[in-house]
Amino acid sequence: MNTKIRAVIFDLDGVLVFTDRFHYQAWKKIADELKIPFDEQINNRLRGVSRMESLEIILEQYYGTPLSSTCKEALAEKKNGIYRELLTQMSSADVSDAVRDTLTQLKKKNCLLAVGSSSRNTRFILERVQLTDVFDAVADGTMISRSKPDPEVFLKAAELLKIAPGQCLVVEDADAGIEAGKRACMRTAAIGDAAAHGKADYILSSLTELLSILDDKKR
Ligand code: B16
Ligand code: MG
Repeated sequence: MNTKIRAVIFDLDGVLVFTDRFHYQAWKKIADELKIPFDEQINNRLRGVSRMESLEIILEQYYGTPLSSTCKEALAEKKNGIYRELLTQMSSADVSDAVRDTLTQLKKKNCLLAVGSSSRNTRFILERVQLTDVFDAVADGTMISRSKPDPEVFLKAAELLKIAPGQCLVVEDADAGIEAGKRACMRTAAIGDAAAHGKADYILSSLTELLSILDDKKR
């Protein structure tokens, strides 16, 4: 029988907030400058993947003069500057009612809440949308050396919550994140892009469905 779920670890981009459109716009500018094709399909491959690994994916279709690591770091830095400028548009209005209500209801059920994101901008984003105080723990890209599908960020979140991985449920929009949750020996719930691939334990069409998963006595 499965252990009771006592904590939910949320991915940030694509689950709690939709910063993926800003990632797209910022990477598109960099790709256009390098004359590299970039579309939604390539953007989907960047979900949950670190900034430098994202750049390497984009550069798969770059056939110009080889780029030094200094140059690649400058490109990633430039993308981040564009991205952070776009993030300044965000406010608490960018968190949907479904997200806020679900977090409130989960707290009422004494469920521990954490964020597990590859993003090094996690704290900045949580502040912008006024979600910082909601979470018992935040594990992000500044705390890990291996990004999803490696389980490091979710194991870090469980460690911060002082809870066993088997008592955690990961909510993810990326296949890489579902894989990371599974490797962390946690249960997984997919929403958005990852929901189409059926690799998770639960498929969500809305975050509110988490409430019935936690209520399900048979889980
Ligand atoms: P940053 P998540 C991930 O966040 C994004 O999905 C991914 O597209 C991005 O490259 C990564 O964060 C790093 O973000 O450049 O802000 O450090 O989905 O794990 O919350
Ligand atoms: Mg995501």
